[in-house]
Amino acid sequence: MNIPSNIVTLIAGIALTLISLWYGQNHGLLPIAASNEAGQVDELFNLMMTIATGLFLLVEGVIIYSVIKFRRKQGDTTDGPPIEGNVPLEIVWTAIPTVIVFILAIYSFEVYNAMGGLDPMASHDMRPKQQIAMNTEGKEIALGLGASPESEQSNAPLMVNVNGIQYAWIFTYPDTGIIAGDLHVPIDRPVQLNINASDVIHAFWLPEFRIKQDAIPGRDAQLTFTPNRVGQYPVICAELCGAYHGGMKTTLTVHTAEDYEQWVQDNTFAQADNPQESVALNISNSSDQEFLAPYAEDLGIEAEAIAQLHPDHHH
Ligand SMILES: [Cu+2]
Repeated sequence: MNIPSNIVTLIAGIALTLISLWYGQNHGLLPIAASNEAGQVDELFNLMMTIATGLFLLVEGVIIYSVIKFRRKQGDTTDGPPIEGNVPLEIVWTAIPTVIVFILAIYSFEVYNAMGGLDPMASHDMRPKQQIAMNTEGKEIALGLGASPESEQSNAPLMVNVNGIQYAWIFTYPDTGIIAGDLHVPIDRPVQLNINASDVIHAFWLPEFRIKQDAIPGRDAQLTFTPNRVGQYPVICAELCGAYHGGMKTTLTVHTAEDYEQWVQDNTFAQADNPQESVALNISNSSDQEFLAPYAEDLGIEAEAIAQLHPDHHH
């Protein structure tokens, strides 16, 4: 065998690139994507995975090659050649990661901005184009201004207030007055969550929607997203918030528009008819203890333990 080494290097480089590109799209590490925003996050993640795979194969390949190729021959007691640095090599392996970091920084900032990270109230560029109301000059019209009643109905974000407490999420719907321990939204309508916490720092995480937001006492935070897949998805607290942090879970149900209307009606009547026994409780006139009682069983907490938690945080 007498193959020129630069050809071998070229073939190895092509193979490494192809494997990286394939694995970047087929790693299977992400859960189902259920929001319009998820695609952009996944593309960013896939690019990072492609780069990481290439670097992993390059570094590990060179190590394995060197271990075999430069292994000490039996009986060889001489020293290796005294090599002191290699300036061109140093420049190359500093410049390449610098370029990679800059590309990822700019790209991830673009995604963050497109998802409304800089201005959650203005994050309607994720909606399908035909839903965006335009005036005659082709400029987007502010929500609710000049929009026809139908388009206002379908475009206006569904507002939900999210309150994190040890150890539950409480969802309040300002439009309908519904208060619930799990989140229900209709498909294909933007949702705006107004997130805060009443005791310690929590983090509101929707893995299938690729969004996460700290919930901090005394500070309101917004998250907007548009669900595009009917189903039930986990809602997780992603900030260690106390002994029962691991139990601070609930679900987000994405309904069809009709099913969502039904849910709204069912819960509106349930709360009016039977406020104490319905799942969606009205907390405005119940204590923490009363409010948390239905969840205590799910969390495996004694009712007495809940009673001892910050007895006056609604005052
Ligand atoms: Cu928490």
